[in-house]
Amino acid sequence: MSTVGEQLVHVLRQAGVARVYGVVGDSLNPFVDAIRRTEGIEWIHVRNEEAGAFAAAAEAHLTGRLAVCAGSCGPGNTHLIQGLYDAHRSGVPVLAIASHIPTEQIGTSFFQETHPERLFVECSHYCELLSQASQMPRLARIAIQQAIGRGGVSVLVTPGDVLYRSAEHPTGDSAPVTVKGSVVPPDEQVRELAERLNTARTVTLFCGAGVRRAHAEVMALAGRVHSPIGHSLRGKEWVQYDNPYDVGMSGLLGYGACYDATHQADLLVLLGTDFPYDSFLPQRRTIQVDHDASRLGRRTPLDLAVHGDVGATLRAVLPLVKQKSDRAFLDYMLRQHARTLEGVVDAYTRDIEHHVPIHPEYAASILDELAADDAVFTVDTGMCNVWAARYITPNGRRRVIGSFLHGTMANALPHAIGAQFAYPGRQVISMSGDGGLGMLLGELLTVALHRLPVKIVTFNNSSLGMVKLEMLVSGLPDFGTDHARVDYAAIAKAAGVHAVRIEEPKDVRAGLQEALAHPGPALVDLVTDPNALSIPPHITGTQMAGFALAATKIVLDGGVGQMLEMARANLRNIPGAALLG
Ligand SMILES: Cc1ncc(C[n+]2csc(CCOP(=O)(O)OP(=O)(O)O)c2C)c(N)n1
Repeated sequence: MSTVGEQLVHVLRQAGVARVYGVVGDSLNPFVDAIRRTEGIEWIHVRNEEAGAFAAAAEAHLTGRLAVCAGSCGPGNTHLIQGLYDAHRSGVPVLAIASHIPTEQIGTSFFQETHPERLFVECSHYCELLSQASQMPRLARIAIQQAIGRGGVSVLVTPGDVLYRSAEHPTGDSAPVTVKGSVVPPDEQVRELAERLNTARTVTLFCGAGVRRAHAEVMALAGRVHSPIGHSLRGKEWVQYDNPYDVGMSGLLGYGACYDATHQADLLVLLGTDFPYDSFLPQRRTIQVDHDASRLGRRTPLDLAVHGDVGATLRAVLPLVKQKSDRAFLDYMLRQHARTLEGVVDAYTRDIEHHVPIHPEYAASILDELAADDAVFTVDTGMCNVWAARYITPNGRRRVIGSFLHGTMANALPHAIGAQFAYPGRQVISMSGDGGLGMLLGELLTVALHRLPVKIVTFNNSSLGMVKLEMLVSGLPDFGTDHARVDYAAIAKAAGVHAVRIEEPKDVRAGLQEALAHPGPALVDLVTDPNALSIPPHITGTQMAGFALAATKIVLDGGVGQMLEMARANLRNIPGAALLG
């Protein structure tokens, strides 16, 4: 007769789970011991449960499949929270096994007692207590299906004594749904969408992560109505490549002509985006298409709300959309986009190969050049978001993930751990801030322990650079943002990770090249300029005043890497156009 803990592990195996990230401990021991005795599933020892949850989040994000993490009762549970918030807000299927104090002690203020069903409410779709053996295996299957079906976190609260009990029901088998069906919009919404696209004089498409797997359809629509295409940060990896209509990104990290294209079109169509910065949206003449009907209209009033997957919606509407003849608006925006990027590059790139401390944008552009065609980049919250958004060139095979919705620091390294476990043969690059790396520094030991060939590229500016920028923009003197210089290469070496510290721009290329080629884990400690700051293209007058007040050495706006090449190339599509540059 198996135990409840064994039964749980068995159900996870049946759902295709190959590993569980976590830290062992008391109430969790029967579960971890069952993993030890079960073929085909591994226990991945991390240094902090938070990192385990991030690793599971990254695995689920990249593969689309269920990933699992675990924490022991009390503090083991509370550590999980940051990573679970990240997974939940990103809508990726993660199951957390949150073990709990003995059932007979619940409600007595016992050692390490918390109330996990309350604790995880906000960062899960489903959080239930397994209080007796007879609930299994059904409860585990429901938790799994909730995570997959609703897209987000499920938490199964498992008191240690229940995990030790004998199973009361056979485990049996039940097929889980691992791939979700697509949402086809109602006919009347499709007809209305076509009608509005046909009657609008000018159209702009603004795309989020929901355009994944719909690249061809989005390009076909843009070609039909001659619309510029802008994107959010999360949409970039899915839509910016091979895109003759690209006008850049919107939002605080934005660049190019996206803002103007979205504001000047007669009709703006939001495709698979829940872009949160409503002040960057025109708030009028907008249609939104989303597979989740609850998101429709929550950022802007809508002329039309369409409930459907982007791909399914566009396939349905395209036969009804007439070819527009006038492409003046598109051409105008493409020119403006190229001009904007051109101006930025001129203002910015002078003498960058000689600038000490190393300019982070220079390092990011070299990294982009050297990284593999199918590399996975995990990006720390902070200025690394800006460097990735502006310098990492998507191609449909590369992936770029970060804590783009929860926005927590220290995500990149533990995300990279999950990414590397999910894809052992693929190049995984953690773009880490020194603040982020310092926050979950113990995970260097996880990388070393499992000999994960992760490449940790640290933008070490001895500063919480993003916050320094925020303070400058609001006219505050920067305070609490700078810290003493730390030699992360020395720390990494002591942890058993191959490492190199780079202080001169002339060494950036060779240093990155060598680290990327290293067969095991490697860290590149890039000593970068804390004053290389970037500002959004549409900051307000008050922000600008504050900025001017405080900033003495700020470079307005950032560089734009290979995007300029693409913008120039796209101009060649304009009939009879004079080329820029
Ligand atoms: C857990 C957490 N604490 C604080 C913040 C606020 N915050 C956002 S970015 C940032 C600075 C990040 O510094 P670093 O990792 O060194 O990167 P840099 O911006 O300097 O490149 C801070 C403190 C946050 N997002 N998450």
